[in-house]
Amino acid sequence: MNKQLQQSVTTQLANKRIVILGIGITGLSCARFLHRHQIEFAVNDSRAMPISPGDFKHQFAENTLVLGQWDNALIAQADVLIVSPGIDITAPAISAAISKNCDVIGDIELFCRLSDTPILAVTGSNGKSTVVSMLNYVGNALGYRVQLGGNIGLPVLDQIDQEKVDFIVLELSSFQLETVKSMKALAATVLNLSDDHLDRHKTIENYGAIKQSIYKNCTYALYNRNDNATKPNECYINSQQLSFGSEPAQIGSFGLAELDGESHLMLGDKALCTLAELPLQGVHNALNYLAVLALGKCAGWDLTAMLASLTTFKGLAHRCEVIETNDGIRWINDSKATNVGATLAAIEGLSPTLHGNKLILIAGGDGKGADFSPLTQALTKHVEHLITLGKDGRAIASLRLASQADKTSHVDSLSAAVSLARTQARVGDMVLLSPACASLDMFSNYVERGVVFIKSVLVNKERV
Ligand code: UMA
Ligand code: ADP
Repeated sequence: MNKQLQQSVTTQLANKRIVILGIGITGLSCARFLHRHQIEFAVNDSRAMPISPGDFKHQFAENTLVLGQWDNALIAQADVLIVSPGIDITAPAISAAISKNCDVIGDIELFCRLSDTPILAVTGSNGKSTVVSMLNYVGNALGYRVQLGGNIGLPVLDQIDQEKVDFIVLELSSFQLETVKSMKALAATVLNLSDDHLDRHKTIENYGAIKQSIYKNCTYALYNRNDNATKPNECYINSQQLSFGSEPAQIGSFGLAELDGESHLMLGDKALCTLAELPLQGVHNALNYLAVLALGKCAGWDLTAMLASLTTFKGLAHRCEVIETNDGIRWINDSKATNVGATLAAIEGLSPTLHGNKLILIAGGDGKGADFSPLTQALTKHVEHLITLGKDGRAIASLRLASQADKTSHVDSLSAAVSLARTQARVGDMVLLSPACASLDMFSNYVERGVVFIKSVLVNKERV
């Protein structure tokens, strides 16, 4: 056990009444962390059976567990509330109970108060997992000890007791940023901003302001020149700014330029490599590469070595993932496209590779309150046949032109969507699952949706 850490934990948390809200991945990691450091806590989860009480007692014999409702008295007497990201503390049922002097934090905030490891912090509506995974891959390939944590599914408090590392790469969601107060990232970026989670954040302005808070007290602020909402606003101008974008860049920033007929990654006026040398396709991935190079540069990593290691990074599953079949159709699983921005990036990024063949799009699910209209042009211009499903599928279908009615279908299941797509597709055509919606109305998560898609595609097909 790290003595210095134990001392900080004791100083900050001993003798405080601590309540963890939510006992999912985050809550459990908080409970394990406090237990390891002999700090008392209670847990409250409003769902009836998020964890077996027997399992909980087995791990945390001395700690109170309240399930099935918010325990207002327990919450009201807390000095510190450690809130899981999925819980909206502005909901009246909780906010009314929280005392004025209570320190409301999340696991990321607790981590920031206890660790001095340099942080490379990434948020945005899309591309977070891809960028942090690449950054982690590249940093480790260069010989640094780099850890990956946060929204990608690796709670930071599970990692804090491990051997000291050189950098931690944090994927941060808007939910997590809401309770972060004292992070001082070495480098921070908002990759992009498009409608997402508006069922919780209500307006894009509010959602954007939460994303921008990642820049608070950072040393380097990296923004996307193609997306004004990512540019640090006035309250965050104390950091050193650099940017990335899809056009040529100024000195010190990253961009793309056409040289001798080929698209190149650029740092200022210096060509770094051609896009064709890197495995991930689409303009959105070119921007992801630039973001990784820029964040790595802020960390002092060697550009040439980073470029070399990026050539061997394979994309993540369920993000514009090609399904190998022997039927000549290009089946693409982009189940992780849970918002409009991701689907737009997939359609616009992949359309140039159609070369006259058709694009059949499968979309729909739970739109989380988003405005689908930014998809209109892409749906009418690039998508030959649109197959929708799920709660908000018909809202997406309604964006099509009247003349496209016979090429717009709504179905009841993903396997029915695949069967219909199969009757429409010819050799060379592309069938893209890119829902622009969360999966929760029909599946337990985007992974299950992606797996069902792959299975439906491969049914009666031999894998090559
Ligand atoms: N709960 C309640 N009442 C509620 C809501 C939830 O009691 O009203 C309880 C649930 O019963 C459950 C617990 O809270 O026991 C779940 O907490 P949580 O929803 O915060 O989920 P975790 O399992 O802790 O996972 C969270 C992130 N989930 C969310 O933000 C919804 C995970 O991101 C993240 O990987 C994990 O912490 C580790 O950091 C998932 C996600 O969907 C992948 N993120 C969203 C996204 O990427 O778009 C933001
Ligand atoms: P996140 O962690 O932010 O959800 P992922 O890397 O998991 O991001 O990708 C989610 C979806 O967004 C996928 O459909 C992927 O193809 C798409 N995507 C990846 N990078 C970008 C980007 N820079 N801009 C828009 N969409 C992107």
